[in-house]
Amino acid sequence: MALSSYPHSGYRYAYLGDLPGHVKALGSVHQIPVTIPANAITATLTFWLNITTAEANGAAYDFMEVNIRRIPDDSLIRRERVYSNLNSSITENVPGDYRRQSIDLLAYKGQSFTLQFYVDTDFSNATLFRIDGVSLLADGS
Ligand SMILES: [Ca+2]
Repeated sequence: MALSSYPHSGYRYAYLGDLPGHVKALGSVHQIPVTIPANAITATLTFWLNITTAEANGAAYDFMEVNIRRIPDDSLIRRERVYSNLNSSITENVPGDYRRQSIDLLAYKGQSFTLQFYVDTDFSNATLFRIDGVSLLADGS
C-alpha cells in the first residue's frame, strides 16, 4: 500500500500501474489469502476502484485482473474480472473518483484461495489502477 494522493478513505490505497513521470512496462501484484466458510450463504468481494489513463486511441494496452488462484501452487482457478485503460470511463478518468465494484464469490464456499489483483501495463502512456477499501463479507446460514 502506498501513502499518496487521492485515497478513497483514510490515507493509504493500493497504487497499481505506472508511476507518473516514470512510465515503463510494469507488473504489480497484491495478493490476499482468503477462506470462504463452508456454511456461507453470501460471499461478496467489494472494493473501490479509480482508473486514470493517458492512453487515448481507443485500444486496450494496460490491464488489471482480479484473479482467484489456487493455494499453494498459485495456478489460476478463474479470472473474475479484467479492467483496462478503456475502463477509465468508469471513473471519468478523474483521480480520486472511486466507484464501488462488487464480485460474487459464493461459488468458492468452503474453499481457501488467493485473491489476486494483478496489473500489467505497457511501456507508454501511463494507466493507474487505484484500489481501496477491499473487503470480503460472508454471511453464514
Ligand atoms: Ca500504457
